[in-house]
Amino acid sequence: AFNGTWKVEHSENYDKFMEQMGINVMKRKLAEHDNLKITIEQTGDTFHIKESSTFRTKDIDFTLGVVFDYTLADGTEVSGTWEMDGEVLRGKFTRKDNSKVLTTTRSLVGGELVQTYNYEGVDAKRVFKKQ
Ligand code: MYR
Repeated sequence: AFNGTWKVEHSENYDKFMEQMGINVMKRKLAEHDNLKITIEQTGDTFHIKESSTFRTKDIDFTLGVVFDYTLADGTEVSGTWEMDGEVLRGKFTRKDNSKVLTTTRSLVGGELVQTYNYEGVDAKRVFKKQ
């Protein structure tokens, strides 16, 4: 159901979230218009994701419940897992630099892919449309 190519359409509170993450204003301005596109291919418990944005293109492979490393677009390194909770993908990632936790979810809402983010009390969301 998550399969397909998804292009970011709008974001809510993403600037505040990135600020809480400690990202400087110049990078935040660029990130607000990153034209993020993700292609998701799920086979059973295994996911292959192609990420592309104005910052980079990146391939990510993970299996539900299995810890993997990931580097955020600003260079922050995290490690964590995605798990399926009913129809919702729940991610829990720990920053390697300060051990603080970033949680994120992906779910389908009215044909759109909604990704939520939480870090240290600040919530944000990005809504993606299918291409
Ligand atoms: C993936 O499934 O796309 C890879 C793993 C995602 C890990 C968490 C993503 C959080 C991204 C937050 C970006 C904040 C900007 C620094």
